[in-house]
Amino acid sequence: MTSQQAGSSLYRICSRKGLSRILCAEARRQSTRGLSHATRTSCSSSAIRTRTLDFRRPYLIGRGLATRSETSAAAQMIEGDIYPKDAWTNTPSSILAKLPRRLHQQQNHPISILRNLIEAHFRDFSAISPASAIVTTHMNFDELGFPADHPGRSLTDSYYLNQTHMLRTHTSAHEVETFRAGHDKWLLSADVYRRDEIDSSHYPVFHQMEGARVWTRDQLPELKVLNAKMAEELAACPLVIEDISISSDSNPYQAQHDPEVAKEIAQNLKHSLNSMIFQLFGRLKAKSTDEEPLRVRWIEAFFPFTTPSYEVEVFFNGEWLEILGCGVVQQKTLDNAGVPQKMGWAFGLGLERIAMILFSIPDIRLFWSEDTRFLRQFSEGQINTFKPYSKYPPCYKDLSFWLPEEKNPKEARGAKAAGGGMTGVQSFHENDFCEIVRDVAGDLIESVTLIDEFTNKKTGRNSKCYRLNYRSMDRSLLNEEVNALQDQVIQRLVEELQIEPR
Ligand code: FA5
Ligand code: MG
Repeated sequence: MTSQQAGSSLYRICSRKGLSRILCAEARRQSTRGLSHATRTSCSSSAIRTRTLDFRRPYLIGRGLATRSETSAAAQMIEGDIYPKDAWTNTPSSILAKLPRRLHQQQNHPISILRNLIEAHFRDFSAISPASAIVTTHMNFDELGFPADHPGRSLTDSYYLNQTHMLRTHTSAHEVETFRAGHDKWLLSADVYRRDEIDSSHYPVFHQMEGARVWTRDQLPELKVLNAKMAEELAACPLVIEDISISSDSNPYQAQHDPEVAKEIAQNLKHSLNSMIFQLFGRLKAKSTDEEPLRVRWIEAFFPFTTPSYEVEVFFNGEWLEILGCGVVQQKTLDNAGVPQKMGWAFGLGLERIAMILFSIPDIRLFWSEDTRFLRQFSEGQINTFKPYSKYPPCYKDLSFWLPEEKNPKEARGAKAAGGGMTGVQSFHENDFCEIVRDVAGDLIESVTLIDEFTNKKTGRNSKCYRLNYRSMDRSLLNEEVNALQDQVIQRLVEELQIEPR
């Protein structure tokens, strides 16, 4: 995985603000197929410290009264609540089926093992697990200060149940609620959902852990002493930390913060995370023959709800891998949460990204495997190297097609609803393409790669060619079976994205 691939981010500057044309067809399909009733699991495999919070504020119609049979073309029942469908509804049933899995709470699963290791490191932090992945768009975006035209809000990037409710795209969606509940030192782990490309490091569902620590102003003088102690401890570790600066004109402290205090908070954030990284990766490094010390790099970043903000990368197996984003919490987030007297930091890390390195898991789909040959390899408290049980042969199919003609933006339904500022509607978006492929092939699709594109000079029409690589984690695929999947993919692409196979 290159650091560029690892940098897929909800916050990337994205010129592809295409409007999903999949949504209407998707709404039609869901209504005819019906949705499986996902049962809510709120168990906690680990600590007594773990709390399950239900932060949802669902848009309810007769909550608790509806039964599965009441799910209609106009509404869907998910986890016992009814969500009316509208032009924003774009979450396929294959994604909704992941809601009850909660890998971060499945005992002896690498994601849960890693969560427990990090929780053990941050010993005195409360461990929290929200009861549901369904949040309001207000929680996911608005109260964190995302602008109305932020690409992360787009239908091509996020899964919506309707205009007001969605599957959270990051654990930061729970920041305000958690601060409001009075927590000062906390870790919150959860499944998050993003429409994305298809390859060995991207999956539409992954797991994040949010961490935060805040202090009241009168506690802040203690911080300097704490930081000095942490710096001393870290200095004794074989760890090379590359860090450009703590703040700059492009990554400023907040106007209402005393820069001296903000600097200590940022320093505490860095010490806390550097020591966690050393704890996780250091012992792995010690096992390897590589003599070099572990290298960690801090990079300036931008998040609407922190400043200064950073991303952290770890150098592992010859590559820089982005593992988390973090920063000093925007004061208005704490004000919104009703705790204006507090200041502090927050981070959000990708559990799969770290687990793939620590356990040597080569493909992100493996985390979803229910094959005992995978699951039996792991046990709580241990980081052991995954031993591939078998590598089954891939089977690839190329698909060349003409893109649909560009639409007049006015014709594209929902363009305005999709978040102000969405102009220049494109009729094709790769995430829509990948969504259909995943919906048809499930975990049998390993990667989707654009291998060719051109514009016909005479007609001005655009053509693309994608390679769809099919491979099962657990068995050999038959060519006929792959052909049948490919045919279904093509049929859906023609119907829903109006492509023309060449
Ligand atoms: C966020 O999600 C921010 N909420 C993080 C944050 C929290 C910033 C608190 C400031 C304060 P980002 O989109 O970069 O940022 O994702 C955070 C981490 O999630 C990444 O560093 C990466 O480790 C992981 N991640 C992101 N996208 C994927 C993906 N498609 N698959 C697997 N892991 C991913
Ligand atoms: Mg990022």
